Amino acid sequence: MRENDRPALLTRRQILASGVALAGTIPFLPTTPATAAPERRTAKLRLIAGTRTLAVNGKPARVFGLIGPNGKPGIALSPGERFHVDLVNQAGTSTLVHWHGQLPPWKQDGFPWPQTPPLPAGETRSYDYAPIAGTYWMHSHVGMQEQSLMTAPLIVHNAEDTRADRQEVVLMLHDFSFQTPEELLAGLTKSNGGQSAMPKAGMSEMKMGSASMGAMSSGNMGAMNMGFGTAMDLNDVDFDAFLANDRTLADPAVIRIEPGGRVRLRLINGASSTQFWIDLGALSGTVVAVDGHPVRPVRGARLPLAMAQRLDVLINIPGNGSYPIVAQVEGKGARTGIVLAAPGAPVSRLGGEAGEIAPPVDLSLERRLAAVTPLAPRVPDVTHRVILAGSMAPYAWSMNGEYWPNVKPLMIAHGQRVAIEMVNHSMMAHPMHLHGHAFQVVAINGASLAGAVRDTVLVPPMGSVTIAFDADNPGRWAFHCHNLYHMMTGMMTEVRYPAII
Ligand SMILES: [Cu+2]
Repeated sequence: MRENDRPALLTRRQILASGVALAGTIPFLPTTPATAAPERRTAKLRLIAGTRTLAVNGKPARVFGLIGPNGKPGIALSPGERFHVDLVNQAGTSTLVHWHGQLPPWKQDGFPWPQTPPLPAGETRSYDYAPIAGTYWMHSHVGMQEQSLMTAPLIVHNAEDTRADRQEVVLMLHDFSFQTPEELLAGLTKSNGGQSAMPKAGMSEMKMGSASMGAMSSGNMGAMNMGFGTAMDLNDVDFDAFLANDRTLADPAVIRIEPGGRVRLRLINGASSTQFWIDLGALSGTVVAVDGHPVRPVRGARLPLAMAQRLDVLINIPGNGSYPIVAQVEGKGARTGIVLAAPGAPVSRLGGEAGEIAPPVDLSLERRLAAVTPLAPRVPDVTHRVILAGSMAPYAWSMNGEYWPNVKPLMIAHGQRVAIEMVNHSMMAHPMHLHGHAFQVVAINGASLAGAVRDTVLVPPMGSVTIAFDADNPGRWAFHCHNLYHMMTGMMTEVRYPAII
């Protein structure tokens, strides 16, 4: 078992303990005090889009990777450091990387618009913008490369991180299949085209008679009864493995932590089509940020994490033991995770299957969240209503009846306060992501709240969520479901507005 295998972000504590000189060698470490100028120029970093081989379930798996300047996946920036990056395409195919949740000018967003086409193999493209601090991630927005792990953490430290003296642990989740993404998509859409409904490939659904999950059994994978005779669909794809920092629970990453120490756990759901319940086990945590944006502290040990979302959780390590951090797939027993362990502590093994099936990921945490820095009070200038619809058979998903790329842009105007009410007419939850903006969750199922500021929110089956944001970053912005297979079969549109000259 290899320790701290990846994504290895050395902590300030570790560096201080090691006595290693800091200057220049490890770009994400703060080398200046908290008062660093926000626009401080730093050396350009190299991010290599390439390929690598993982061992999954004892078999080699060729996947993509995004390798940063320290040879590890992803990038971590110091307080005040610009996102000044050369994306070097060594992947052998064209690609383009989206800096999920960041707020760059639209032509640096990494979405393949006609004006910003994919980067051909062998070429390099430069990026330079002022990042916002927090737990972010990056992923290809070309085809289905994201499913093949063209994904990595993007951590932007702030001055408070520098002062906090907490060990940082990044836990990035993935879903993995030995089939190609194209094969997985073909399996989902094979019943389309006027054929009679086929059994849904790899589809898992389940029945639930009530809110009690104890009533369910794994052999009863039908539709999840929502109490009024309808069914809820989960887990379109039947994956071969679920990865935490590229490893399964059979051979997890073990991260050594200080007994009695303090940890900032940065959770990233980089899975293409899977939602998880995070289980801190014997530990309890305090959620302090979602999608990189601070929230008022919320305590919890079991936390839902929709696709593309992030959670920052503060954990105080109680003793010198071994503490698994587990992520269990909604609607399944399958789980993955990492182990936090004190030096010398024996690492107990967990099986890859939990004894019970996890319930669907829901808005129980979302309802409790409140942004530390909410939007300024203002009545929306415009409210758009977007209907989310689709089904498993035929397998197709839409926004306002339109299927990407055949969509009319949702036009707004620079300077507006915009509200978008997303109404889900389907039996599946949709993690909706708007590029280039941080929005506030302002209503759930019609009930107002002053919720979290974030970039991805789950809209539950037959439910609605309203978001609000200020139109302060003009351009062309993708707005889509972050379930890759929903996006690939239509569930994406464009939010567009020109700059005021
Ligand atoms: Cu969706």
